Amino acid sequence: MNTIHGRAAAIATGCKVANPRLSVWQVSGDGDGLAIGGNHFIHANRRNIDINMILLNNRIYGLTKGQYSPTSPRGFVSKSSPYGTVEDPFRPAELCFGARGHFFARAVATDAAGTVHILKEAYKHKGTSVCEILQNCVIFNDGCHNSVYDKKERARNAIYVRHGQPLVFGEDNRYGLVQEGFGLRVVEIGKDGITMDDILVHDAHSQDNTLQLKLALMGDGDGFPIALGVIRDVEAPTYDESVTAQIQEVSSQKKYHSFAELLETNDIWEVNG
Ligand SMILES: Cc1ncc(C[n+]2csc(CCOP(=O)(O)OP(=O)(O)O)c2C)c(N)n1
Ligand SMILES: [Mg+2]
Repeated sequence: MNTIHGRAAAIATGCKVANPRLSVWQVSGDGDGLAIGGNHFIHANRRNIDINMILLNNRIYGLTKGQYSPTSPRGFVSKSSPYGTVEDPFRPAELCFGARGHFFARAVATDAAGTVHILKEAYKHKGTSVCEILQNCVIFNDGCHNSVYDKKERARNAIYVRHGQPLVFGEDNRYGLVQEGFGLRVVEIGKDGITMDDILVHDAHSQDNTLQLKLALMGDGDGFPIALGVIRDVEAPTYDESVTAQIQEVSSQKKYHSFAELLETNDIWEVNG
Protein backbone atom coordinates (compact mmCIF):
# COMPACT_ATOMS: atom_id res chain seq x y z
CA MET A 1 0.00 0.00 0.00
CA ASN A 2 1.14 3.50 -0.73
CA THR A 3 -0.27 5.59 2.07
CA ILE A 4 -0.17 9.07 3.54
CA HIS A 5 3.20 10.46 4.59
CA GLY A 6 3.78 10.05 8.33
CA ARG A 7 1.06 7.47 8.89
CA ALA A 8 2.84 4.33 7.68
CA ALA A 9 3.04 2.73 11.14
CA ALA A 10 -0.66 3.35 11.77
CA ILE A 11 -1.62 1.75 8.45
CA ALA A 12 0.81 -1.14 9.02
CA THR A 13 -0.71 -1.68 12.49
CA GLY A 14 -4.19 -1.85 10.97
CA CYS A 15 -3.04 -4.32 8.30
CA LYS A 16 -1.48 -6.64 10.88
CA VAL A 17 -4.44 -6.57 13.28
CA ALA A 18 -6.94 -7.09 10.46
CA ASN A 19 -4.94 -9.94 8.94
CA PRO A 20 -2.43 -11.40 11.43
CA ARG A 21 -1.19 -13.94 8.85
CA LEU A 22 0.45 -11.18 6.81
CA SER A 23 4.13 -10.38 7.13
CA VAL A 24 3.89 -6.60 7.25
CA TRP A 25 6.78 -4.37 6.12
CA GLN A 26 6.79 -0.61 6.50
CA VAL A 27 9.24 1.49 4.48
CA SER A 28 9.78 4.95 5.92
CA GLY A 29 12.28 7.78 5.73
CA ASP A 30 13.73 9.61 8.72
CA GLY A 31 11.23 12.41 8.09
CA ASP A 32 8.31 10.04 7.68
CA GLY A 33 9.20 7.79 10.62
CA LEU A 34 10.61 10.25 13.13
CA ALA A 35 9.11 13.69 12.33
CA ILE A 36 5.50 13.61 11.12
CA GLY A 37 5.23 9.92 12.07
CA GLY A 38 7.27 10.08 15.28
CA ASN A 39 4.25 9.48 17.45
CA HIS A 40 3.27 6.35 15.53
CA PHE A 41 6.88 5.14 15.65
CA ILE A 42 7.04 5.20 19.44
CA HIS A 43 3.60 3.69 19.99
CA ALA A 44 4.10 0.85 17.50
CA ASN A 45 7.29 -0.01 19.40
CA ARG A 46 5.59 0.31 22.78
CA ARG A 47 2.71 -1.93 21.69
CA ASN A 48 5.10 -4.40 20.11
CA ILE A 49 2.89 -4.98 17.11
CA ASP A 50 4.42 -7.57 14.80
CA ILE A 51 5.50 -5.31 11.93
CA ASN A 52 8.91 -4.72 10.34
CA MET A 53 9.99 -1.13 9.95
CA ILE A 54 12.67 -0.22 7.43
CA LEU A 55 13.88 3.24 8.37
CA LEU A 56 15.86 4.73 5.48
CA ASN A 57 17.93 7.34 7.28
CA ASN A 58 19.52 9.91 4.95
CA ARG A 59 19.30 12.62 7.61
CA ILE A 60 17.25 14.94 5.35
CA TYR A 61 13.85 15.43 3.72
CA GLY A 62 14.95 14.31 0.26
CA LEU A 63 11.72 14.17 -1.68
CA THR A 64 10.74 17.73 -0.79
CA LYS A 65 14.20 18.91 -1.84
CA GLY A 66 16.40 19.32 1.16
CA GLN A 67 14.84 20.48 4.41
CA TYR A 68 16.54 19.34 7.63
CA SER A 69 15.02 16.36 9.44
CA PRO A 70 15.02 15.16 13.07
CA THR A 71 18.18 13.16 12.34
CA SER A 72 20.15 16.05 10.80
CA PRO A 73 23.13 16.91 13.01
CA ARG A 74 23.27 20.15 15.03
CA GLY A 75 24.50 23.02 12.89
CA PHE A 76 23.34 21.36 9.66
CA VAL A 77 22.88 23.88 6.84
CA SER A 78 19.89 23.15 4.62
CA LYS A 79 17.16 24.96 2.73
CA SER A 80 15.12 25.26 5.92
CA SER A 81 18.13 26.03 8.13
CA PRO A 82 20.32 28.38 6.05
CA TYR A 83 22.37 29.40 9.12
CA GLY A 84 22.58 25.88 10.59
CA THR A 85 20.18 24.06 12.89
CA VAL A 86 20.20 24.97 16.57
CA GLU A 87 18.83 21.65 17.82
CA ASP A 88 20.13 18.18 18.57
CA PRO A 89 18.96 15.24 16.45
CA PHE A 90 17.06 12.12 17.44
CA ARG A 91 19.04 8.96 17.36
CA PRO A 92 16.59 6.31 16.08
CA ALA A 93 17.89 3.61 18.44
CA GLU A 94 17.46 5.86 21.45
CA LEU A 95 13.87 6.57 20.50
CA CYS A 96 13.17 2.88 19.84
CA PHE A 97 14.69 1.83 23.17
CA GLY A 98 12.96 4.68 25.02
CA ALA A 99 9.66 3.40 23.65
CA ARG A 100 10.44 -0.09 25.01
CA GLY A 101 11.41 -1.45 21.56
CA HIS A 102 12.43 -5.09 21.42
CA PHE A 103 14.28 -5.25 18.10
CA PHE A 104 16.76 -2.80 16.66
CA ALA A 105 19.25 -3.46 13.87
CA ARG A 106 21.37 -1.32 11.58
CA ALA A 107 22.89 -1.72 8.13
CA VAL A 108 24.42 0.43 5.41
CA ALA A 109 22.55 0.67 2.09
CA THR A 110 25.67 -0.20 0.06
CA ASP A 111 26.31 -3.33 2.15
CA ALA A 112 23.96 -5.88 0.56
CA ALA A 113 25.02 -8.81 2.76
CA GLY A 114 24.67 -6.79 5.97
CA THR A 115 21.27 -5.47 4.88
CA VAL A 116 19.91 -8.88 3.87
CA HIS A 117 21.10 -10.31 7.19
CA ILE A 118 19.22 -7.79 9.34
CA LEU A 119 16.07 -8.00 7.20
CA LYS A 120 16.03 -11.78 7.61
CA GLU A 121 16.47 -11.43 11.36
CA ALA A 122 13.66 -8.85 11.46
CA TYR A 123 11.44 -11.27 9.54
CA LYS A 124 12.14 -13.98 12.12
CA HIS A 125 11.51 -11.65 15.07
CA LYS A 126 7.98 -11.58 16.45
CA GLY A 127 7.10 -8.00 17.43
CA THR A 128 8.07 -4.59 16.11
CA SER A 129 11.42 -4.67 14.34
CA VAL A 130 13.25 -1.46 13.55
CA CYS A 131 15.89 -1.75 10.81
CA GLU A 132 17.78 1.50 10.43
CA ILE A 133 19.39 1.62 6.99
CA LEU A 134 22.04 4.31 6.62
CA GLN A 135 21.39 5.73 3.19
CA ASN A 136 23.04 8.49 1.18
CA CYS A 137 21.06 11.25 -0.53
CA VAL A 138 23.17 12.07 -3.57
CA ILE A 139 21.38 15.34 -4.28
CA PHE A 140 20.59 16.97 -0.93
CA ASN A 141 22.89 15.36 1.64
CA ASP A 142 25.72 13.75 -0.30
CA GLY A 143 28.31 11.98 1.81
CA CYS A 144 26.24 11.93 5.00
CA HIS A 145 27.37 8.37 5.79
CA ASN A 146 30.81 8.49 4.15
CA SER A 147 32.53 7.01 7.19
CA VAL A 148 30.84 3.63 6.53
CA TYR A 149 29.64 3.83 2.94
CA ASP A 150 32.40 1.94 1.17
CA LYS A 151 34.03 -1.31 2.22
CA LYS A 152 37.36 0.23 3.14
CA GLU A 153 35.84 2.94 5.30
CA ARG A 154 33.47 0.43 6.90
CA ALA A 155 36.37 -1.83 7.88
CA ARG A 156 37.89 1.12 9.70
CA ASN A 157 34.82 2.78 11.20
CA ALA A 158 32.23 0.06 11.81
CA ILE A 159 31.82 -2.95 14.04
CA TYR A 160 29.63 -5.88 13.02
CA VAL A 161 27.85 -7.17 16.09
CA ARG A 162 26.60 -10.76 16.31
CA HIS A 163 24.80 -12.33 19.25
CA GLY A 164 27.21 -14.57 21.19
CA GLN A 165 30.29 -13.22 19.40
CA PRO A 166 33.04 -11.04 20.93
CA LEU A 167 32.81 -7.35 19.99
CA VAL A 168 35.93 -6.99 17.85
CA PHE A 169 36.64 -4.80 14.84
CA GLY A 170 39.31 -3.17 12.68
CA GLU A 171 42.04 -4.70 10.56
CA ASP A 172 42.52 -8.38 11.60
CA ASN A 173 40.04 -7.72 14.40
CA ARG A 174 42.76 -5.90 16.24
CA TYR A 175 40.47 -3.84 18.41
CA GLY A 176 37.75 -4.78 20.83
CA LEU A 177 35.25 -3.33 23.25
CA VAL A 178 35.43 -3.78 26.98
CA GLN A 179 33.13 -2.57 29.69
CA GLU A 180 34.62 0.12 31.86
CA GLY A 181 32.75 1.67 34.74
CA PHE A 182 29.40 2.79 33.41
CA GLY A 183 30.58 2.80 29.80
CA LEU A 184 32.51 1.05 27.06
CA ARG A 185 36.12 1.43 26.02
CA VAL A 186 38.04 0.57 22.85
CA VAL A 187 41.12 -1.56 23.51
CA GLU A 188 43.85 -3.04 21.34
CA ILE A 189 44.05 -6.81 21.68
CA GLY A 190 47.53 -7.95 22.67
CA LYS A 191 48.45 -4.56 24.13
CA ASP A 192 48.67 -3.78 27.86
CA GLY A 193 47.90 -7.42 28.70
CA ILE A 194 44.49 -7.34 26.96
CA THR A 195 43.41 -10.74 25.60
CA MET A 196 40.28 -12.00 23.83
CA ASP A 197 38.97 -13.11 27.23
CA ASP A 198 38.64 -9.47 28.25
CA ILE A 199 36.46 -8.57 25.26
CA LEU A 200 32.76 -8.09 25.78
CA VAL A 201 30.54 -10.72 24.14
CA HIS A 202 27.44 -9.36 22.42
CA ASP A 203 24.10 -10.29 23.94
CA ALA A 204 21.22 -9.19 21.70
CA HIS A 205 18.75 -11.23 23.74
CA SER A 206 19.40 -9.52 27.07
CA GLN A 207 16.18 -8.04 28.46
CA ASP A 208 18.24 -5.25 30.07
CA ASN A 209 19.00 -2.90 27.18
CA THR A 210 21.72 -0.80 28.85
CA LEU A 211 24.70 -2.17 26.94
CA GLN A 212 22.72 -2.63 23.74
CA LEU A 213 21.85 1.07 23.85
CA LYS A 214 25.48 1.97 24.39
CA LEU A 215 26.42 -0.09 21.34
CA ALA A 216 23.65 1.50 19.28
CA LEU A 217 24.72 5.05 20.14
CA MET A 218 28.42 4.60 19.35
CA GLY A 219 30.14 6.29 16.47
CA ASP A 220 28.83 9.84 16.48
CA GLY A 221 32.30 11.34 16.29
CA ASP A 222 33.13 9.86 19.69
CA GLY A 223 36.06 7.64 18.66
CA PHE A 224 33.92 4.50 18.73
CA PRO A 225 32.96 2.47 15.65
CA ILE A 226 29.37 2.51 14.33
CA ALA A 227 27.57 -0.71 15.27
CA LEU A 228 26.03 -2.69 12.39
CA GLY A 229 23.91 -5.83 12.68
CA VAL A 230 21.27 -6.90 15.17
CA ILE A 231 21.81 -4.91 18.34
CA ARG A 232 18.68 -5.91 20.25
CA ASP A 233 16.37 -8.88 19.64
CA VAL A 234 14.19 -9.80 22.62
CA GLU A 235 11.01 -11.88 22.68
CA ALA A 236 7.90 -10.34 24.24
CA PRO A 237 4.11 -10.64 23.86
CA THR A 238 2.89 -8.94 20.69
CA TYR A 239 -0.10 -6.64 20.38
CA ASP A 240 -1.65 -8.50 17.44
CA GLU A 241 -1.48 -11.90 19.14
CA SER A 242 -2.89 -10.52 22.36
CA VAL A 243 -5.73 -8.65 20.67
CA THR A 244 -6.65 -11.68 18.51
CA ALA A 245 -6.65 -13.93 21.60
CA GLN A 246 -8.79 -11.40 23.46
CA ILE A 247 -11.35 -11.21 20.64
CA GLN A 248 -11.57 -15.01 20.53
CA GLU A 249 -11.94 -15.30 24.29
CA VAL A 250 -14.57 -12.58 24.59
CA SER A 251 -16.59 -13.88 21.62
CA SER A 252 -16.52 -17.46 22.91
CA GLN A 253 -18.22 -16.27 26.11
CA LYS A 254 -20.90 -14.29 24.31
CA LYS A 255 -24.40 -15.71 24.04
CA TYR A 256 -24.64 -14.61 20.43
CA HIS A 257 -22.26 -15.24 17.54
CA SER A 258 -23.90 -13.42 14.69
CA PHE A 259 -25.82 -10.21 14.09
CA ALA A 260 -29.09 -12.14 13.76
CA GLU A 261 -28.50 -13.82 17.13
CA LEU A 262 -27.59 -10.49 18.68
CA LEU A 263 -30.91 -9.03 17.56
CA GLU A 264 -32.76 -11.83 19.30
CA THR A 265 -30.69 -11.82 22.49
CA ASN A 266 -31.59 -8.56 24.12
CA ASP A 267 -34.76 -6.53 24.53
CA ILE A 268 -37.05 -6.48 21.55
CA TRP A 269 -39.23 -3.53 20.76
CA GLU A 270 -42.22 -3.70 18.53
CA VAL A 271 -42.76 -0.59 16.54
CA ASN A 272 -46.39 -0.05 15.76
CA GLY A 273 -47.12 2.16 12.79
C1 LIG B 1 0.80 14.72 5.07
C2 LIG B 1 1.99 15.19 4.32
N1 LIG B 1 2.78 16.14 4.85
C3 LIG B 1 3.87 16.55 4.21
C4 LIG B 1 4.18 16.03 2.98
C5 LIG B 1 5.40 16.52 2.25
N2 LIG B 1 6.50 15.59 2.29
C6 LIG B 1 6.64 14.63 1.35
S1 LIG B 1 8.02 13.71 1.59
C7 LIG B 1 8.43 14.61 2.99
C8 LIG B 1 9.68 14.31 3.78
C9 LIG B 1 10.47 13.20 3.24
O1 LIG B 1 11.55 12.92 4.09
P1 LIG B 1 11.92 11.44 4.49
O2 LIG B 1 10.76 10.77 5.10
O3 LIG B 1 13.17 11.52 5.28
O4 LIG B 1 12.17 10.70 3.08
P2 LIG B 1 13.30 10.95 1.99
O5 LIG B 1 12.65 11.72 0.87
O6 LIG B 1 14.43 11.68 2.61
O7 LIG B 1 13.70 9.57 1.57
C10 LIG B 1 7.49 15.59 3.23
C11 LIG B 1 7.56 16.55 4.34
C12 LIG B 1 3.31 15.05 2.43
N3 LIG B 1 3.58 14.47 1.26
N4 LIG B 1 2.24 14.66 3.11
MG1 LIG C 1 15.09 11.30 4.60
